[in-house]
Amino acid sequence: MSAIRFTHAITRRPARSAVDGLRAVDIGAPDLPRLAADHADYVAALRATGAEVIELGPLAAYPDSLFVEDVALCLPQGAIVMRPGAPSRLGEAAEIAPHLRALYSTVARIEGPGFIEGGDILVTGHEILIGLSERTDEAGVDELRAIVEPWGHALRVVETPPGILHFKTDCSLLDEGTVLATERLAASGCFGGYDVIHTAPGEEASANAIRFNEVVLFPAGFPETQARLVAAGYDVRPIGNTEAAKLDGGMSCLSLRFTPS
Ligand code: CIR
Repeated sequence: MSAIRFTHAITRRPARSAVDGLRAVDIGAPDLPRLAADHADYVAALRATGAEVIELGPLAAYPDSLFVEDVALCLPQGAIVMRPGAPSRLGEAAEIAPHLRALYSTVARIEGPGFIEGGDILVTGHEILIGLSERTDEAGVDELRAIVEPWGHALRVVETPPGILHFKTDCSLLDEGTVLATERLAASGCFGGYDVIHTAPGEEASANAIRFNEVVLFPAGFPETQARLVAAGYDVRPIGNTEAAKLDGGMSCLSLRFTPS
């Protein structure tokens, strides 16, 4: 299996306002000390691979701002600041832009009127797969296409099944040609040409993991799926995710991962 190497990651510490974060179903507010402890474990696991992790400070005005993945797409040729489809998150884009400019020589921006969030974008070894969703529309995808096709990237647009927040809520890249995906998403046929490891029945909430250098950060508490990954040869690092999950967040949402140009 080919490694996916990153030299950098950006994370943002959760603000106390995270208790007011968006959620599809209200199963209670996240416990802030637990959320912070899980977040610290996550950052430590990224750092342990040798990557430089830039931890940004909390943003009280933006309860969902710990989910930095949604506000930018980081490619080898440059970074693109997204335009979130959730009105309460629109302002997060301007907050991330200067941090990207400090690291990248090329930083583009989705200007609108369309919307696109990083949680709907899976960059594989072959293409950029984008799921249309409540947060990502055709106009947003078209604007992204105009930026990244000249950089040599091929885009493929699929549908995120109804009721699923983001495309990557239900899938992750494990290596350049292998994905972890729920059966409900894989059933759409969107992973033709990839090797697919399915989440175990009842463990669909474990589909959002990240491959980061030699490890896979994986939400703790999903033993069957974890065993499948271990059996396939991955070095799995379980990270507590119960509190972020109350806000529909998983492993990928909590970081931007990249090697700046
Ligand atoms: C939201 O609804 O925007 C946040 N509560 C969760 C964002 C999770 N991000 C992701 O899946 N990439």
